[in-house]
Amino acid sequence: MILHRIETASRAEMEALQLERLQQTVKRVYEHVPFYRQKLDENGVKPEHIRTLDDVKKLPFTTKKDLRDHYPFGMLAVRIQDCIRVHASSGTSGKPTVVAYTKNDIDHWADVVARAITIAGGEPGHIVHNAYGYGLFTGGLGLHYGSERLGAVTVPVSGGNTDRQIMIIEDFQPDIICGTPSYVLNIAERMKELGKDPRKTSLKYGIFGAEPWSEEMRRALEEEFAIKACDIYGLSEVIGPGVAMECHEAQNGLHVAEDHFFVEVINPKTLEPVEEGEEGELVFTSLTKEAFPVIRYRTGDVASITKERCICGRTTIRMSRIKGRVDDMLIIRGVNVFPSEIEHHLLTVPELAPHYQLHLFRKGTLDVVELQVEVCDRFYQEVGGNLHDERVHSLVKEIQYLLKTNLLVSIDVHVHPPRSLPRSEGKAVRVVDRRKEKALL
Ligand code: DLL
Repeated sequence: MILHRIETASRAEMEALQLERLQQTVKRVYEHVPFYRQKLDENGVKPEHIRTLDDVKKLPFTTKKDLRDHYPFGMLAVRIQDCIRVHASSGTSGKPTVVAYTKNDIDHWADVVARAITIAGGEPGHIVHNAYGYGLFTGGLGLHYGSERLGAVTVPVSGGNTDRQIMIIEDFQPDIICGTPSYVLNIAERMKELGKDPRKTSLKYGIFGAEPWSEEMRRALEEEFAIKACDIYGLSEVIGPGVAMECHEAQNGLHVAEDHFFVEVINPKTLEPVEEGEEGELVFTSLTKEAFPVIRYRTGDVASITKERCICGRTTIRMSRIKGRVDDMLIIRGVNVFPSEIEHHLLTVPELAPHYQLHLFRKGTLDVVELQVEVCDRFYQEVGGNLHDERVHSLVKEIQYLLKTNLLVSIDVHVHPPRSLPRSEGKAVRVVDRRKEKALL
């Protein structure tokens, strides 16, 4: 196991480093980003007022809307000509959010991702099959540079063309696969369709993220491929993948790269910090970025953090798996539910396959949620491909009861044959919001 010295620093040492870097970052944005200068002036805050890490609370939050309002390059602390790369995350509506990197930023990012791959079990010389999409999305190139920095053999497959992915996995004998959990599960499914056994590949580790996934999904991936699957987190606005990474030893929370990113968790309504261990919205401040520093960026992602020591020996703060996005939370007849909580329960039902979608409709003034889920091959054969079979009715009732007793929500459940729901090559679409379409009766 490779432990980077900074990952085992004492809290005092880490916090001293963070404070120094925070002060530099605030000075930088005050001097070079008119948006931040104005915000700080409005609050009567000058860079020299940041004397302790707690003073971060004096700083304004940054939201996605702020980035959109300054599209494409208005938030940069350098001239765009001083950057060597841009990435963008596709918004659900309108223009994407654009981010830019100087040479030093790309360098730091590669370090952070190299560390992340190590945390997940990677070593120099390992072969890394990178199935994250290459392009404006940060997944492909983010993992690519990190893998090269580690000294791993980097296979830039990108997403899609599943049959070719399978051929490359068989021929190149990779140790590690990187991709969205939903897509990598699709690779396993396709292998089985082709009569191949995903457990027989050379793969040992999986680095999965870019979308919410549950413990049950981890179990499914680990069983399908006989690998250890670890969670990687990140977002373009903060840098891309590598902001936090789960260790393969504990598989219990993601180690935040605290020397580069300062993490807070707030109550999204009051904007006040929550207690350690309590869930809330993750907020990040970049500590080393040159081109696009962000101050207290509100991620919209819900998680908790802990400072408890990890069995892997790292002392860095760990965040929990992302439960969902603040804006993805469904309010079903007054009850708050995240799609990932539904996934958590669905995947405990052996008759189901881990492929589902939630469709939201409006019925009068009420929101209605329909769950579309596939049955597994075995069960489908057992009922002779007849989804009107009595056993299917019982299954639907069982799922409804499971969700009702555990999540207190009533959801219409529709089961489908294996491989009938849409598959993704990148981030899976789990929620289809049709509430704006013509209301049902
Ligand atoms: O998804 C960066 C990334 C690439 C992370 C590859 C991990 C692996 P964006 O496209 O900007 O960047 O989307 C960021 O995706 O705010 C979360 O809502 C979600 N997300 C990312 N990682 C995870 C994860 C990349 N491990 C948004 N679990 C974030 C749950 C995740 N959600």
